[in-house]
Amino acid sequence: MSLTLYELAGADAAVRFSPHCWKARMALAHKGLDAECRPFRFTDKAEIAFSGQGLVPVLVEDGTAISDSWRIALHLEARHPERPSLFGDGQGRALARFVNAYADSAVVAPLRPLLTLDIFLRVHEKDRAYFRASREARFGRPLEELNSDTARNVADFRAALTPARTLLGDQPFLAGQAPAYTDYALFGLFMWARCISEVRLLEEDDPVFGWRERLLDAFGGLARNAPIGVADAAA
Ligand SMILES: N[C@@H](CCC(=O)N[C@@H](CS)C(=O)NCC(=O)O)C(=O)O
Repeated sequence: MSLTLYELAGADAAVRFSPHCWKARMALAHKGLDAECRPFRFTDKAEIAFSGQGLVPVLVEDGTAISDSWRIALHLEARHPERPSLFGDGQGRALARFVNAYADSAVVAPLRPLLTLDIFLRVHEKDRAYFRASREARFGRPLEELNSDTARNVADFRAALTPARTLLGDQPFLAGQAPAYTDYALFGLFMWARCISEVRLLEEDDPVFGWRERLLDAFGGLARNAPIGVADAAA
C-alpha cells in the first residue's frame, strides 16, 4: 500500500499548519496508516494539478487521488474497514459531518482574521504576493488591519465553541470516551493556530482546553510534537 499526503507548509517546510491537512493527518493516525507527507506551498498548484483542483489536503492512495479532507475521511473509512473506525456505529458519521460543517463555518469565522497576518508572516517568500492579494480580496482590507479586532475575535471564537464546550463538560471527547473523526474535524482548527500563532485562544479551566490537551497527546503526541513556526505554541 502506498500513501502520500500533500500538506500545506510554511517557509520552514517542516511546519504544516493547514487545519484541513491536520484533519487528514489525524484520520490517518487513527487508522494506523503511515503516509509520506509532502510539503506543498500555496503557489505550487501545478504539483497537485493531477487531482483536478488546487487545494490541499490531497491524498494519493495506490495511484488514486482524493482531495478535500471530508472526502479523504470517507475514503479511508471505506478502503480500510478492518482498521479502527473513524465514525463508529449508528449516527457517528452524521455527527462527524455536522461537527465538520460547524467547525468550518461558525468556528472558523472569528479564527480567520486572528490568524491571517500570522500566516502571511510565515509562508514561503514565493507565496507572499499570492497570499496577500487573495486574502486582502477576501477581507476587503489590508492584512495589517486585521489585528485591530483581536479581543473581539477571541471572544467570538470562545462563544462559537459553546456547543462543543457543553458536550465536553460531560465526556472526554466529542465522540464519547475515545476520539474519532468528530474530534479531529474541530481539532484541526486548533493545530492551525498552534503552528503559526501565539494568540491565547482558551483559558485553562475551559473543558475545551483539556480536550485539546488530550488530542495533542493522542497517537504518541503526534500533534504536540509537530514542528511549529513560533517560539511558543498558541495556548
Ligand atoms: N474543504 C476543503 C478545504 C481545503 C482548503 O481550503 N485548503 C487550503 C489550505 S487549509 C488550501 O489549499 N488553500 C490554498 C489556497 O488558498 O490557494 C477541505 O476540507 O479539505
